[in-house]
Amino acid sequence: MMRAITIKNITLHPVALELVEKLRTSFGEEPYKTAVLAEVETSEGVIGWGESSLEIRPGYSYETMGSGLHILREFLVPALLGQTISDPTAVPTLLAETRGHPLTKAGLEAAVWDAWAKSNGVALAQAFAHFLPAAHQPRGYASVGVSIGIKPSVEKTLETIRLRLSQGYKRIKLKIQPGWDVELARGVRAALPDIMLMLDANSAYTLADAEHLKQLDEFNLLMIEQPLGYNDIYEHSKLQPQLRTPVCLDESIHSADDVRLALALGACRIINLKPGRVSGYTQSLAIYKVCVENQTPLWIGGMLETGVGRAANLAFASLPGVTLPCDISATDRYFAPDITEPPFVIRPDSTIAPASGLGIGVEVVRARVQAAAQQWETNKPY
Ligand code: OSB
Ligand code: MG
Repeated sequence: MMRAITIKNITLHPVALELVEKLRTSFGEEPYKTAVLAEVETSEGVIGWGESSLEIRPGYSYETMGSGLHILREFLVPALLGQTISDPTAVPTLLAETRGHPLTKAGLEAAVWDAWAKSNGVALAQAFAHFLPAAHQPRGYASVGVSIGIKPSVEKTLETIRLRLSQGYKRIKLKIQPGWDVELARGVRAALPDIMLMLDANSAYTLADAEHLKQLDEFNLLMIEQPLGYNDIYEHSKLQPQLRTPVCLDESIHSADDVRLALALGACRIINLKPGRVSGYTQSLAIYKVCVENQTPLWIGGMLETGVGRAANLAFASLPGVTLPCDISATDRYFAPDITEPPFVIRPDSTIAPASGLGIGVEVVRARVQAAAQQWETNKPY
């Protein structure tokens, strides 16, 4: 029997952190890693942290730091304050009067997950498993890879790939866009014929590019992520049958219903689950179950999260239904230093151990949150 919590206070921390290596995608490059951290305090004084992984520009998602702060302050925080919550899966209903804004909602829900897990004396992975069949106990590790941005040349890309391989990452993901795709894959495959390689287009192509994309079939790719429209499922269902390479949907998937539709139409063979993109871990659990039922390969995507979001995503990624390497790299790939301690480290078998403490299991270093909040205040473009 798990205990309910009552939400006494919520503090929002908009933050900006310098990235060790920026990530150029088909929709551009963000100058900082930005996020709104939600700090929830229960009536018993337990603190929970969650991350709304919002970007400055509406490039990956329509949500931004600006829209997120507005929606949190005016609608979502007032909807949760004072509420007694039996368990975190009750949060989506409490936030349902606000439509959309999944990345924004997810941070608040994550803070409730952390506070609830801590109040009940369990690690976050255990809290997630509480809502799954008994066979789905966490494994104690997450299998991971690394996402590499668009570079000025194949040589520069190979340099970065070799560095990441030497650090232990066994699955390499490269960002592509029209004009930076077939020759990139050819060059990388010529130098590194056996690595586990995949590409992510972030919606840069249309169905008219099908013939062009077919050329990628010769490079033995693990998958191609989100080649077509960012909300499209139908046209992906016309593309996938033309490719041997599995299509993986990222941007188009917002709910378990979207996964069911995509699988029914044959739009993809693999699902990228970003807990933020689907409005939080409650909806993530629903998607997890659909993938298990359909034996669909599933992995956890990333948004260059700070340690707060990374810790929670690692906990989820340690569940056994997450069957492919995740976009969750070690702390030193992103920040020096992060706002949490201790750092997450990559192990030689391309795994990361989730933190073992209660809830998210990492300590949030307040002085670093304050410095990152200052960085946001100084550099915010609006
Ligand atoms: O498409 O997967 C993506 C980061 C920001 C926005 C979109 C994407 C990404 C990544 C980063 O690929 C993966 C990571 O967090 O390491
Ligand atoms: Mg992606």
